[in-house]
Amino acid sequence: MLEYIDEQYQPKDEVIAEYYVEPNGITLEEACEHLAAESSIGTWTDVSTMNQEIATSLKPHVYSIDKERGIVKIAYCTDLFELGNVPCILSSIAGNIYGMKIVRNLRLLDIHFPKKVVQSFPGPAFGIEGIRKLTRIPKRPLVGTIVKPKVGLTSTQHAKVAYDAWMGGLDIVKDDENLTDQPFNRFSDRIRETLKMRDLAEKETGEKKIYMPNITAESMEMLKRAKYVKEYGGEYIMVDILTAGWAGVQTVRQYNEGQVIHAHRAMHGALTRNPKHGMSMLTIAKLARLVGCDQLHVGTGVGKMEGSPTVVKEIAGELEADVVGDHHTVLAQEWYGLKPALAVSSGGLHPGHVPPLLHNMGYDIVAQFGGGCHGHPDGTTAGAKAIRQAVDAVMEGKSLSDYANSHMELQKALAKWGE
Ligand code: CAP
Ligand code: MG
Repeated sequence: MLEYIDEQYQPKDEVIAEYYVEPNGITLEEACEHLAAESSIGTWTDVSTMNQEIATSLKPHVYSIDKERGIVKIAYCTDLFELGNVPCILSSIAGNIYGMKIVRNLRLLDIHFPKKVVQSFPGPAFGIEGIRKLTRIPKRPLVGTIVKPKVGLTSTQHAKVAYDAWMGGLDIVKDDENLTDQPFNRFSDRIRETLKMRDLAEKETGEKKIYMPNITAESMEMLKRAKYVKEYGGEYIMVDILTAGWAGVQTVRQYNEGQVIHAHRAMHGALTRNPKHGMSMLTIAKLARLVGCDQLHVGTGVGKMEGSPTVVKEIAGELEADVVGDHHTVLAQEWYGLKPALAVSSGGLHPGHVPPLLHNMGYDIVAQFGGGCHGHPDGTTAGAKAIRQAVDAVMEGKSLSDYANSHMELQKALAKWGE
């Protein structure tokens, strides 16, 4: 077998993968040898077809092994990967190795991408600046809702709920991740009717209103749906990036005709939830920015979904910064001019969560409230008003309870869900 461990090795402009490794019946060093081989040029035994040229030019180097924490870093030269191809990168460094008997647990904590790889991807077409320009909201966090029930409403009912939410002051209405083109709510009808209501809400409020339709489907169908949305004046599309798959998302970005891409992360928990196995949400977020998602769900830190405020903030930082420094288990990363994407906090949020949410995440976020809007005792419009009031209170430096004295909708929301 080739030897991959070289702790004196200084990585150059290479892809670096950082893993948590729990070996199964062998030493950590032995596990590292197998992982490096299987994720690049090797297999379980020596093969007669290997030659010195391959070994010299393509062999990765395990250059850092933290035995106490079980954290290892492997440097891979860029020629091991096809540029601009996420499936290729993942099939290598996050592929077969998960299934090997020699590891009990294996987690990809982060990937560092060198300039050549970063610049082989398009990144977001709009980014934070583009979104702020489009929405005409220079500073305030964007606020939105998800039409609820998740599925079941007809297209006409859906459009009416959206209208009510916009009229209450929300900027954004989005489809839920499992609503696509069902018999009770056809995609084409929903788009036409909801965008018509958006136009009406814009006319009546004088504010810019956004609809994010879920176009998730087979790749060519997604392109058709994006085109249809565009024909009816929709500036946004939403994709369930993990269930659709990276190739599908890359296709959508490649043929994007000037629409903002909102990325929902449904199913990420299957990969990210076990802290010892799978891959980190940070890794998924990096890939999402590379392939060109403008907005991505990152968690809330305070709502119904798993994820501490610190980790959620760290993920948002990776989406939004130009340069990320080496810290904790996060690797240094320069984004070489790729636009920053906007973090989305969603899942179990209600107006009472707004102060801790904004305190942790800052104002460059989309905050989405599904149940926390339509569950308001007085309905969707009142729920939307309560959300806007909570954001206004924070931006004016007032406590929610003070603000609620003169804002009935917020008062009723706090009475139902607390502060
Ligand atoms: C929010 C949501 C989102 C979750 C997913 C839902 O609704 O639409 O899908 O936020 O979680 O259906 O749960 P609620 P995450 O506001 O009613 O919870 O953003 O963490 O991926
Ligand atoms: Mg949802």
